[in-house]
Amino acid sequence: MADMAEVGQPFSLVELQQAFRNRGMPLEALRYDLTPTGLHYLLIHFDIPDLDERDHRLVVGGNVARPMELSVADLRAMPAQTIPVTLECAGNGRALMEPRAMTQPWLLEAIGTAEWTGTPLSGVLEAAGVAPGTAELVFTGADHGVQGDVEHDYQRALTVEEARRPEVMLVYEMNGRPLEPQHGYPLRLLAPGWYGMTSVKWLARIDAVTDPFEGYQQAVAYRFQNHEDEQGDPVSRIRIRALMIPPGVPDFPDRARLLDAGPVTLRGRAWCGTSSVDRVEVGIDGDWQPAELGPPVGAWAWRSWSYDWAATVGSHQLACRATDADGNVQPPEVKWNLQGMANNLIQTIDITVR
Ligand SMILES: Nc1nc2c(c(=O)[nH]1)N[C@H]1C(S)=C(S)[C@@H](COP(=O)(O)O)O[C@H]1N2
Ligand SMILES: [Mo]
Repeated sequence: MADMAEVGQPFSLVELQQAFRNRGMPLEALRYDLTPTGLHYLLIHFDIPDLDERDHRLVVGGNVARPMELSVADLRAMPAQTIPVTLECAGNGRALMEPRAMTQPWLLEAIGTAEWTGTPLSGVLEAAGVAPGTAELVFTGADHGVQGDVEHDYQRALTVEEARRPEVMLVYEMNGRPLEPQHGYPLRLLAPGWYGMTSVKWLARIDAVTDPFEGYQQAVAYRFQNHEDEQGDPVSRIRIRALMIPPGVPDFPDRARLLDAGPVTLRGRAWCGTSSVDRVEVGIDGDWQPAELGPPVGAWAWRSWSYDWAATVGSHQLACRATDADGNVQPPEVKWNLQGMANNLIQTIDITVR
């Protein structure tokens, strides 16, 4: 279970450097329906590119009838929609795997929910006229670097069917303001329900291609591998997960929790990108009881849950676990994979009640 004392040591300077660049959402921020932008998690593989909304262009090309170049103003003039979306990094929970992949060492905080404004991608695909024979759309970011000895632009692809879904958008605003540089200014793709890697930031190109895309971030990274010589299945949609706001007060620096005895309402959020959240249960020392569910913040966003607990003096282990509408439930043990992907194991919190 997610017990920090059991996490393998030592952590490396490479991981420390990543953890500072790509910080998570403090779990007390689960209290907000919409995560304040500065508290939303971040994941940036390379450097934030230097872009300006006034001269940035989105190039739409490849297997299309009408190749085009669109400014952000052109996209702002198209039909707009604003929807709350919960994003989670596919590597969330990675640092709780043993051994762990040497990359961004997420514990549980690679999450956030924002209200995103943009235009449905389907309108742009319609305007460009995606030609018959197109298998996928490839989305290219303006950022560039080296990963796994391969130099590349950050790129991901979606099938035409996925790309045409009404919730898939080209977004230029987050929480009612232009995108911040770290979140993809001036334009990003947003693929609600998918782990974050699909929502390409600093979007510069969309290309219609006739063969499945084989770029690094598609064919090598984001795979469920058990060993290096298998390609593994692709990582796609967000698995069911619930998290709890750690109750009481923390110790600095190890964050062990201390709580006064008596009634306390435990609170958190739950979300799922493959179906919907059906049930959340709270475990007190291994005894599971149903939590009360609040309404979802949106069709693609988390919902709150709460549970009234009469805290008794002593040491306790708190846990929460969600079940989705297809009956998938969070696992009590890590399901290890080489890249540390999609670890939705049950969160546990050790607490001392006085
Ligand atoms: N161009 C580009 N897009 C990107 C990334 C990136 O490094 N470059 N990181 C991806 C990953 S792995 C995640 S989890 C999300 C994070 O989005 P956020 O930083 O806005 O939370 O962006 C995705 N889009
Ligand atoms: Mo990610």
